[in-house]
Amino acid sequence: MTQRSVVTLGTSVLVASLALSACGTRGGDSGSDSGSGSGDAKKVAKIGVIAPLSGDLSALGKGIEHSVELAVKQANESGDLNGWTLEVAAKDDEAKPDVGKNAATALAGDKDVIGVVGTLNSSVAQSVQPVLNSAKIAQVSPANTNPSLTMGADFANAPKRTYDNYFRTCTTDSVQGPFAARYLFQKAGIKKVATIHDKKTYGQGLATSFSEEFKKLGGQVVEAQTINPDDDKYDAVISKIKPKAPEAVYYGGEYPQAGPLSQQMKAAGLNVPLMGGDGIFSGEFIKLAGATSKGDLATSVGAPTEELESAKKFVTDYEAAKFPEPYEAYGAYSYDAAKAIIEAAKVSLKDATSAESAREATVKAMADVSFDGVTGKVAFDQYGDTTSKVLTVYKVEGEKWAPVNTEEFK
Ligand code: ABU
Repeated sequence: MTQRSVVTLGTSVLVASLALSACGTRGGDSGSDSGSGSGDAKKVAKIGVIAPLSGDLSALGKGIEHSVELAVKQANESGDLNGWTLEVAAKDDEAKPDVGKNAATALAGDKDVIGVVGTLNSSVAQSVQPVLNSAKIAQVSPANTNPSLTMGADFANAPKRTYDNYFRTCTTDSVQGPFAARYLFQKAGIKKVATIHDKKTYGQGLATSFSEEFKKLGGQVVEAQTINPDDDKYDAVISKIKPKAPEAVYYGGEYPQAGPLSQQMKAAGLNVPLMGGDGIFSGEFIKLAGATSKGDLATSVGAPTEELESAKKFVTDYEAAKFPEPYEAYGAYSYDAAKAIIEAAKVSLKDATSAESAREATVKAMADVSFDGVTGKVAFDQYGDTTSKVLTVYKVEGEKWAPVNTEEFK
């Protein structure tokens, strides 16, 4: 069984023991507790998680949450935290910016929180960033790929770091869009595409960066359409695209819409591959799209976790922990995001009297974090972006995502 097969396992005794142990996780929406910092015999600091733990995108969100739980459990077991114990405080953002903002506010108000892993959605990050920045809490996203989050709105012409507390372990859509364009044009020989996006921060940005590169290469974008994320019938858009005879459809958005879109495209006789970014790279996409998704394509950040020597222990440990959901697309990146905060906290908490007093020092220490992680070398550049630019193209084959091309983007 692979992680991509999205098999739901029953909640196990081991998961229960993780929840009760030093891991400190107290269910899917914990983290409002406080009061265990300065003065208590047990020195506790918390790593928050903000991710969609319910709703359409929870397959990805739960993988993020559990991977942070694993990193925190192992850090506690290492005895390497200068007498501190770490706990996980997980908040459900429901993939909604306003809910994410409330989650960030709650974590900022918990004086034990020193860092946050999240969010999944770039649109949610936009509302979380200012809250955590005001509270001087380090934020590390394993999944946000919109470039403006680190380099500002004019990232292409005048990049300027906007939040000094924000970092990410995944690469950005400035790389992911062109990487997909080059694959389609140069490797798959596709010269005519249509694009669709969901008007959200991530989807629109990704479709734009894809189109710019595809045209630069000499390709043609024969139609550019949008959908509403709340829609589930796409016949109007498909009927505008089909007469233009694209050889592929590039979709900027996430799997809850991409799956049905692929299915409806094929049912309407538009029998060309749908390609998307990491937002569609989930077993849930294949379930939603059905049998006709064979040949559809997705890019995702990094090399395939299952093939990385550096990820073997993570994969084994994650499976041994018997979490009820798989680690999915961002598990390894979430583990490394948590580990980055833990490495910074080893410095900032060393002589601290409370977790709250160590927040600013944790942010400062993040800039110097550098270690060999599950996903490879983990370090951040002057914008807070990962220094890694490796991506993989996956194709739906035999009801699974199969890696077809992994490369470092240059
Ligand atoms: N990176 C894919 C999905 C998350 C986002 O909105 O960036």
